[in-house]
Amino acid sequence: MLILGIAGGTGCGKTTVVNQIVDELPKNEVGVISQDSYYHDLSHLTKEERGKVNFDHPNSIDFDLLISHLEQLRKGMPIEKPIYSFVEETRLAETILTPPRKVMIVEGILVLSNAQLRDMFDIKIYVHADSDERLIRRLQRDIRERGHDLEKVLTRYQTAVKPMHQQFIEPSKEFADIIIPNNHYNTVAVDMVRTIINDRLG
Ligand code: UZR
Ligand code: MG
Repeated sequence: MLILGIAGGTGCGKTTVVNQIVDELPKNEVGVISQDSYYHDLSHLTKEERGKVNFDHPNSIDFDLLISHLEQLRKGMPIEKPIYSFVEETRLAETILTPPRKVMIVEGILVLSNAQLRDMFDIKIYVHADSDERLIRRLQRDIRERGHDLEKVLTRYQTAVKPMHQQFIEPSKEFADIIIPNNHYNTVAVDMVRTIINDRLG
């Protein structure tokens, strides 16, 4: 099994890069695990209390579960992947049965910030985009898809997203093997990653 870790700030284009990599590989050989699925279960809190949680701090992520799931997949066993609702801001009761694949991609803002998780990656990638580009994309997505309003997105950005980015995400760039610039459509870097994957898969 080949495990790729893909990090980068909110709105940097991680999902796009993941899709570009996945699209070129046979469907049954690649699986994607998103850090977002592993937010701690907050169903014991009220919706108002959940609104106060800092979802950009590493402590909001159940890294222990994510790491044990990766270990399970590496042993060839399927996992019960949690499902997180961004609208409800909590984990749902259902899970998704996720089988091991030859290539597993782990993506999320903080996946290179955790040493134990980072050590499990064969290839470490950081997607870079300027912070103004990221804020624009974040605004568009949260308003369109996550049911937030402008005020809420901007307040969160200033109080949690930006400071946590500076404290935990940006510094994790130094652990990357490859940094993909994503201020514009980028095919060369993704082609390189695909070549490395195909090479390692033999
Ligand atoms: P990406 N996030 C939410 O917006 N709502 C939640 O319920 C849980 C997380 C955000 C999180 C982080 N921070 O910035 C972002 N907040 O999802 C990470 N607030 O996801 O990498 O796709 O931007
Ligand atoms: Mg994402």
